[in-house]
Amino acid sequence: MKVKRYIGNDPQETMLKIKSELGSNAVILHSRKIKKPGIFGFMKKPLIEMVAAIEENKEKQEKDALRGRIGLSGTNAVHSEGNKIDLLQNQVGNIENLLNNVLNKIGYSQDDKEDSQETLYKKYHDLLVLNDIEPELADRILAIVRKQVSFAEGHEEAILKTIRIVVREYLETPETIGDSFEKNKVVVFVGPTGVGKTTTLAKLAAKLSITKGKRVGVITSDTYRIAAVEQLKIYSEILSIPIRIVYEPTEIAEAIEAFSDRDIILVDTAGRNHKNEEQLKEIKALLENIKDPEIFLVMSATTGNRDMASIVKYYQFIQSYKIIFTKLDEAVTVGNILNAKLQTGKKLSYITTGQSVPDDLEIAHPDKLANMIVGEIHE
Ligand SMILES: Nc1nc2c(ncn2[C@@H]2O[C@H](COP(=O)(O)OP(=O)(O)O)[C@@H](O)[C@H]2O)c(=O)[nH]1
Ligand SMILES: [Mg+2]
Repeated sequence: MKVKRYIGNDPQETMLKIKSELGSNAVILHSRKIKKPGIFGFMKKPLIEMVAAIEENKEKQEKDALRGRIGLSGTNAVHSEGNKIDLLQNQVGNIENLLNNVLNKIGYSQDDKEDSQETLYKKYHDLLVLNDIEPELADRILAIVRKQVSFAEGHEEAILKTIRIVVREYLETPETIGDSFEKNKVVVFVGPTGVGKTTTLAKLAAKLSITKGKRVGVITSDTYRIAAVEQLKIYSEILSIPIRIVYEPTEIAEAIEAFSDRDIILVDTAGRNHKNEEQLKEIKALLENIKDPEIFLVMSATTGNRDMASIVKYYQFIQSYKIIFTKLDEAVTVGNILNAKLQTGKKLSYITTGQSVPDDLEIAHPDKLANMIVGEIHE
């Protein structure tokens, strides 16, 4: 008697290995589910181990029969077509019986594969939601993943990889200020108080003037706090960039005019209480007084989804803007970036990752963000 151990991803695969080596008369002595080795082994689907045996002479008979079926040699090779079909039917019947016995024995029903995939999809849905992605959006992502990942390759790696691709596609290619623009380009930063508008403006001013050699001018309309003006004045002095202060929305056109020698003019605004209607009128008036402004909505990645939704709603009067996300260094989860991206339909541009001017500023690359969103699933 020959006894051998076989391992496969599921009972069908293990049985196939046994059948191809020992033939359909093999007897299953023992079967069990085993865990894959490695760090993530505990997260993976168990493997199926089977110990099979066959009488040596039965093995020989099987091999002869097999040879006969493929017309190799021996007396079996002259089977008539009818005999061949009978033989085949018998064998299929044997295998079916054998397989059902084994499956029943180890409690692994035909639906188990689908069930284990369902468990995986549920797990990733929950983890996306845990990472602050809105449940409906997690549903949408996984619906696409289901269509992309075929049943045969429905294992964990394929699902995870596809989730990452879908998230990356949703995040889209970022749009930044870029290098090629007309002289006198005006860029305005809007957003709630304390998210990092002034700091981000200083980072960009430094990059544009030092790295790209542009002539930069800075205007601030944030005159509510003396400290706010002082903060920007200090940055301007360090960077040797001229600064102008506007006290009324109507003064902005004049300030821009005075900067006609500048390649780019960065406009800082006061932090807005996004629930205040008066302040809304003021920011509208300011923007109306600027010809073709490029607007950046600055939001913090530490903002929860409900607050974020209300901020986005507040600024929906602006037709065209790009999004900057700040404080990624402080955010525990970053799924809200994807929510905001899809809620607004606007392009992402930059992310900031700390207080350091100008270093902690990056382009919002979708690969990196998708890894931050999906990568956290591993932890
Ligand atoms: N941790 C962290 N802090 C930041 C970041 N960007 C800005 N800040 C800090 O957030 C605070 C408010 O920034 P500020 O630029 O004055 O915000 P504004 O009111 O929107 O103009 C300051 O203490 C900044 O140093 C960032 O990316 N990460
Ligand atoms: Mg400010």
